Amino acid sequence: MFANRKIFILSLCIALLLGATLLADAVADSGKKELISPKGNIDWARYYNSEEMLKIMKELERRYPKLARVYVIGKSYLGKDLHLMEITNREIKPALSKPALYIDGNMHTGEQTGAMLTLYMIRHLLTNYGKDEQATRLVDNCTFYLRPKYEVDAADWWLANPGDTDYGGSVHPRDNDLDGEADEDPADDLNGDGQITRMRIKDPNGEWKISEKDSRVLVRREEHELGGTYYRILSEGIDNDGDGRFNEDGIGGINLGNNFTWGWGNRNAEQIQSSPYALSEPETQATVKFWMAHPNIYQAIDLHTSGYMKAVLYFGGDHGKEGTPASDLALYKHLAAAYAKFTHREEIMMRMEPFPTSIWKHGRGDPEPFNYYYMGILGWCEELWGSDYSNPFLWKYDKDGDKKISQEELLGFLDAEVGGRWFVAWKPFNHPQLGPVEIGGLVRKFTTQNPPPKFLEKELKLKLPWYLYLAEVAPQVTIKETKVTHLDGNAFSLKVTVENQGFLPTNVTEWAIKMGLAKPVAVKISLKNALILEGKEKIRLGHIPGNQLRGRREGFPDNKLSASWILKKTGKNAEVVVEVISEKAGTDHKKVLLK
Ligand SMILES: [Ca+2]
Ligand SMILES: [Ca+2]
Ligand SMILES: [Ca+2]
Ligand SMILES: [Ca+2]
Ligand SMILES: [Zn+2]
Repeated sequence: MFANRKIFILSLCIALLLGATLLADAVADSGKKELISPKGNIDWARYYNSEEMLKIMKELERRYPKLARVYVIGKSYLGKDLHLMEITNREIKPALSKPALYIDGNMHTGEQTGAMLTLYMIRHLLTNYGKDEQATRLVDNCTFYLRPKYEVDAADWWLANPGDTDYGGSVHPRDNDLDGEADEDPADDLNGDGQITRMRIKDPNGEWKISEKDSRVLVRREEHELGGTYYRILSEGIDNDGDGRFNEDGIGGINLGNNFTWGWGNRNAEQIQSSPYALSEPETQATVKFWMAHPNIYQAIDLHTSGYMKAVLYFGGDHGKEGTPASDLALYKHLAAAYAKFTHREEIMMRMEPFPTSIWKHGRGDPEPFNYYYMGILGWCEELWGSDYSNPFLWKYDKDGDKKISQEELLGFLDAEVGGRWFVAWKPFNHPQLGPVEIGGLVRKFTTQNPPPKFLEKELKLKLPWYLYLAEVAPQVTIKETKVTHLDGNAFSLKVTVENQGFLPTNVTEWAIKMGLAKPVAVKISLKNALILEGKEKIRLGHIPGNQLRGRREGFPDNKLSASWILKKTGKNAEVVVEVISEKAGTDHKKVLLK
């Protein structure tokens, strides 16, 4: 696998000897025995691997047995269990009888902030149940399918090793440079500091020079510039296969975020990151199987990192090219506007046209269009964090006020907030192939890709409210009224009125109706000592609008529908059990006496 084995082994030894010092406080257990305190506190200033996450989830399951369940939904490429936590108050209704929000994190190897936000939500809902009004109501009325670690093999490897997988993909080997060999030239931690940074090499033809504002930073050389000291930049490593390129085919490289079926293209062109075929990977298969087995899911979210201008929030529909109905687009925009408000990104939203960003063409094999176009539900992806002006935590470090964050300004943030950590000072290194170079630069993992560990909780706190809001908008059917009228003798009429008290319609999207993906709301009656004279045992009411349009439009459609029967009492204590069933808006039932 490694052409230059000796050097690789040498660098590996150095790495082991010096210890992965830089990684240490990003991942290490801070000496405490328990990962979660008796009061439910978790150290949010570090990132957790799948084993630790499972320990925390199992402990929460033990503490909240009526609300939480952890189960396995499949296996990873290397055969590890894929876990999901279900949260709902099962004493009220079973999980499948409530509208469900599905969230996963860490679909891409290094995008660990998503896993942490999912865990943050798990802890928030469980430890605040019975204390916080919103958390209690949501856990009573909704089901949460929360899956911090979508991918485990590469995500765990990423936390324990200096490098990254190709395209943030799984560890499943992939020949990313199409030279006939897979994973033959990964990055190498040459200076043994536990990170892959960069190498700068003095070169009169180099495109880079040292910044006048901050000597740690390299900036582009002007086209007309001559006579200075210039550099070439390469990522840290050696050309293991001697093809003249550095680190061009690293570990794995099957992007699980492109392994779904939407808009699938040629395996070596459009799908270069996701071959060999749609749904080829066990993680993707497990996900689709889970979604199909849980038709109560009305909204699905993948948490990624990291955002940049024009790409902080993606949705699984389109802005008018692929047939997304206007009402669905308006709905997406409404929820995205709430996102902008919750995350202080209204101004960013104004600068993005259109917002949110659609995934329909360039999102080949993405899950969000799968959610929308194949499942008829709302699909989202947020790119958490970010190292440019889209990230509100960096605004105060925009020293020249140009609404852009330069490398110097990003370092200003690191200096002020985390004592300058996650920048490796440039130091000379004698490279076996290139001769004298310097190794240093930003530790991408905990600066541009994820928040520095010390800063992580601020990002989690900022982002949680919108996800709780997405649970607030769930469609919710209830039996609003049952009216029994005595006609004559033993005959009664029964009228049942069903209301959707939620914001979303029971069909969730207009697309779901258009494609026959939405099941109509039904009312079923079961009788004791009575029989039906007129009407069917099960009546399909159709789709019930939510209150999303209320107050904004004249002639707003009513969010109630009714069904009627004529019944005959055949004995004493005649009763009717009325049951309302909606796939995505939950169920409700009520007992009615005929008298
Ligand atoms: Ca290759
Ligand atoms: Ca590869
Ligand atoms: Ca290094
Ligand atoms: Ca190479
Ligand atoms: Zn991603």
